[in-house]
Amino acid sequence: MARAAMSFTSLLLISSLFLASWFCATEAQGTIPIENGLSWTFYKSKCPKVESIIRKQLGKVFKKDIEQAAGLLRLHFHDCFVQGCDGSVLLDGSASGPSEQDAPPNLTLRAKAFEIIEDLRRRVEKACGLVVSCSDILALAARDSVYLSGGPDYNVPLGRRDGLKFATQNETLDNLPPPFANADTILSSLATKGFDATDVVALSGGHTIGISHCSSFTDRLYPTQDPTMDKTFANNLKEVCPTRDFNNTTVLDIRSPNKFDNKYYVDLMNRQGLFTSDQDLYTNKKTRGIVTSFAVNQSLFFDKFVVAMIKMSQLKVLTGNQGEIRASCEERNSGYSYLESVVEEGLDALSGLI
Ligand code: HEM
Ligand SMILES: *[C@@H]1O[C@H](CO)[C@@H](O)[C@H](O)[C@H]1NC(C)=O
Ligand SMILES: *[C@@H]1O[C@H](CO)[C@@H](O)[C@H](O)[C@H]1NC(C)=O
Ligand SMILES: *[C@@H]1O[C@H](CO)[C@@H](O)[C@H](O)[C@H]1NC(C)=O
Ligand SMILES: *[C@@H]1O[C@H](CO)[C@@H](O)[C@H](O)[C@H]1NC(C)=O
Ligand SMILES: CC(=O)N[C@H]1CO[C@H](CO)[C@@H](O)[C@@H]1O
Repeated sequence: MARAAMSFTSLLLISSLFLASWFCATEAQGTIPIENGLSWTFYKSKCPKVESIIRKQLGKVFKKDIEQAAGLLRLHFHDCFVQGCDGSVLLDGSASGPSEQDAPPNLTLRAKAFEIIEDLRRRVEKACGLVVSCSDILALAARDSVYLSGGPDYNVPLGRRDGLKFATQNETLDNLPPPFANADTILSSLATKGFDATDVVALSGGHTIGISHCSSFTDRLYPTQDPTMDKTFANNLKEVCPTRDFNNTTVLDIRSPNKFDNKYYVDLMNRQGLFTSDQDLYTNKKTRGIVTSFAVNQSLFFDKFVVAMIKMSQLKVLTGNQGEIRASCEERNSGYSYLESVVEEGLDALSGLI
């Protein structure tokens, strides 16, 4: 009897511990709506190991080269902002015509990031068959990039399908704000995708890791120096980039370039943000208080970042019978030509006119 009572209490204890940890992991996520067709447990029966395969492999990749984490995080952001999280950014345009990859922002995506995604896809296919999409793999890889760089862990809703349509260069340019945009421009651009000011400041915190080329920020140095930039910081940047289009790179977060933490916001408060789009978040009254709150409270930043990332990872997703599961992340499965997608776009445009 005593033994039965004890095992019953320990059962209660264990199950309440289990419930508590479950609630913790999903606390922030519980308030975020999930798109129809996506689910937190999408591969539970079809590919239960998908998440552990990706995390384990990325752990090995980052041990050799932690900078690849930034490349993967940015790739997911570009995928989602242009035409939705449909893996379109992964399509190799050179094979069939101009694509998202040919637009100027692509020129600075890391080639290695594409290889890492395709390698992960092969490993997942080997374990489960052709059931996991490239866009899901990319969303999970971005999450693991954040986590393995020291950031928060979080669940990703899964079930995206890969798109058949190439994104055009213009679509890419229209959907990715440039680094010389000010906070008001970024706020209104991201508002069209459903992000509020807190989301915008949190997502910009992605710049706590990674690098930039001179051409993305030298407009703040030449011909006239941006007065909102710290003088010593500016002088150091001029050494890295003696001319506007000099081919060199520098880190986005000078305090901890490879660690996912809240130091990016401390940089902004010290006028050491690299892009106008970063620094102006501290100049603008609408976002200044949010920057400060993240600079003093890292867990607040992490919480808001997770909410915004889960939102971002669901932008215009394809689910169910839409799209496909690609057999190679760089190309669509056969049966759909570039010509067809152009004709389709033309018809779309026409039906809009009629
Ligand atoms: C809000 C508007 C944004 C602008 C204007 C912007 C702009 C840029 C630019 C110009 C670069 C450097 C490219 C180069 O010259 O090499 C960059 C890098 C990067 N961005 Fe953003 N970005 C934005 C939002 C985001 C978001 C939402 C994320 C992810 C959550 C992100 C993650 C990154 C990362 C990780 C890098 C470094 C990539 C690497 O090291 O390979 N960015 N961004
Ligand atoms: C893309 O934008 C440029 C400049 O706005 C324009 O000249 C060009 O016709 C556009 N191309 C397409 C395919 O819409
Ligand atoms: C490139 O930048 C590094 C610092 O990131 C700097 O030490 C180096 O001098 C720069 N390269 C050239 C050729 O100026
Ligand atoms: C910039 O320099 C890197 C090596 O540091 C090189 O791989 C790359 O091709 C160069 N890019 C351009 C546009 O010259
Ligand atoms: C930091 O933010 C968290 C929310 O993530 C909150 O629970 C905590 O009270 C905040 N800490 C301080 C010192 O304000
Ligand atoms: C079409 C094209 O040039 N795509 C390139 C986009 O950038 C990646 C990474 O640098 C290249 O691998 C692609 O070939």
